Amino acid sequence: MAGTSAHEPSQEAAPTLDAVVVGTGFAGLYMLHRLRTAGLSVRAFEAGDGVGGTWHWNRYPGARCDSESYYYCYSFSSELEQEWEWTCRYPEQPEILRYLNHVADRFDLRPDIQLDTTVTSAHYDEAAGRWLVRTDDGAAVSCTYFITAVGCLSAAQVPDIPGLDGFAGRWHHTGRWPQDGVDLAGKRVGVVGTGSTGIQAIPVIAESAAHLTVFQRTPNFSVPARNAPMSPQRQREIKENYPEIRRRTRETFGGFPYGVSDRSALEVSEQERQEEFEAGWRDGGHRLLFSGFRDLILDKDANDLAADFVRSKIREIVRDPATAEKLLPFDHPIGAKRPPIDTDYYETYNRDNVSLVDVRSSPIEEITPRGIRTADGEYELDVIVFATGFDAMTGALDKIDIRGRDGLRLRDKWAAGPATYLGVATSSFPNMFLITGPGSPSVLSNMPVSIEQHVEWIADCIGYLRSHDLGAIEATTQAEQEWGEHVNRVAGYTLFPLADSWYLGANIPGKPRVFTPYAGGAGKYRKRCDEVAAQGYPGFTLTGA
Ligand code: NA7
Repeated sequence: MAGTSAHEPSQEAAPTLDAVVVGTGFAGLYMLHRLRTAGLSVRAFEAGDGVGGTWHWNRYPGARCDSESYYYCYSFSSELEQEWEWTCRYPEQPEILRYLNHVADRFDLRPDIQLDTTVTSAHYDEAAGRWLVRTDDGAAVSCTYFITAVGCLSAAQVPDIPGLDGFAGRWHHTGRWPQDGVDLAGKRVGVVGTGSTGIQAIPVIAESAAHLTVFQRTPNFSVPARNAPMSPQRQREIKENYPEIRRRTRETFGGFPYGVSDRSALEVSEQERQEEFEAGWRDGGHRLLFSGFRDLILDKDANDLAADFVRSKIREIVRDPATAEKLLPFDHPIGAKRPPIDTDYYETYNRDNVSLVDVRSSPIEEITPRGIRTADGEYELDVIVFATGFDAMTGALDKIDIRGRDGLRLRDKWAAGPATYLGVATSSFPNMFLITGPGSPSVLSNMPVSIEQHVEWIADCIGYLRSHDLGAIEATTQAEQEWGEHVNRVAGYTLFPLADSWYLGANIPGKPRVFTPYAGGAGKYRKRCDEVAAQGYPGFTLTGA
């Protein structure tokens, strides 16, 4: 029932706003800023007790961005980019959180942000042409535009392992890490999960724990990040070159300032290939996978060469051959899962206080009061760290009871997998916009670049509606279907679907297996969105005031 109970505010009684934004990470903060600058009344609701989204919640040891600081940031204000000083090649979580707090203050966003407030439902009232948005404090607001900035990786996933409630120690999910930290010094710590998060956290936890046991289900490929302090000279060069850097980030496939080589890994000599791989390994970060050769994520033979290279590095670094063998990825192409980058990940397994347990061959059976029991025996632990990932792309949206025309629930509409037009809108949900939604480049790109693109497109679209005296915009089912087919087709040209990853929802039991991000490239996608706007929004139905 989409109706309103006697205790809940009705559409008529609720305060009215032009727009509601859900979330205050990179996306929500900028959306709020843009709409407010355009003269709209807006409120942003934030479940956390501070702004920052991902960077508010993910405070686990070693949390750091995998994109470089000078392009993992906003470009919309040249004053902001000139005044902010990044300290490292890859910013760590506290620094990004400080940056986002600075943005909230600098643009005076806080008066329109309501913290500690979870949006519980958003129902479209067709007669009124408005959304009624309810929050967990029992209040409601009525708005014309409902915009989700909830993040692609914000619904933390703790595996359903029997016995967790009875564990006598402490346990934490990395994506819900306590703000006052967790004292791991001298403790027996278990980390479950070796995705990007586990791979960042494991070397740092190993430094303070008495003993660290890593529970690995699937070995992962990782490449050194080569983090380093940002020198004043580098800082100056970047600031002088920002217009060009930004131009490139808007045009490239991944929203990064560097291009991709036009060479195939299969067309060069063995020596040239090894030199390029070595250079990628030495420079660190995503160069090895995404810029040295054009086809590592498109051609399995090319990919196998890079995978073999990284496997040879693992064998070289890890001294115990049995441990090295367990760490060798075997079941997916390199880069087909979100590629981690690390600081001393493989080296950490050479420490005396670190052991690796393969829970694929001997699965976790239960959590006992004393630790984790696998098929091989019990591991006694004081702290369990779940680096087990997220219900990605749709998980945070699913937590909100969103209903469009005729009371259609978004959750029901998407039961077989999300359907969107351009990843920004979905049919039957007029005036609802998704920032970096399923079907947009989002997680396959440098997020702030994609976020800015979406926010600007949405703000321009709302400006268009207002200046043309239009009441609503809604994606057509045909455009949505065609876009879905296109997203699928493009994914099929890549190796991404060959891995059981969260890109496909494979990490969530029962979730339909659908490749959700758009793999056609952020630059191309931007062009397509711009064309749609320039042509008066084909693929959308626009209705009068
Ligand atoms: P990921 O990439 O989803 O990794 C989660 C890890 O947890 C992965 O190694 C999983 O193994 C493992 N996992 C999940 N459930 C279990 C159970 N029940 N038992 C054992 N192991 C388990 O999440 P991350 O947080 O690392 O990364 C997510 C993104 O966040 C990241 O890419 C950044 O963009 C930020 P599996 O591979 O499924 O066998």
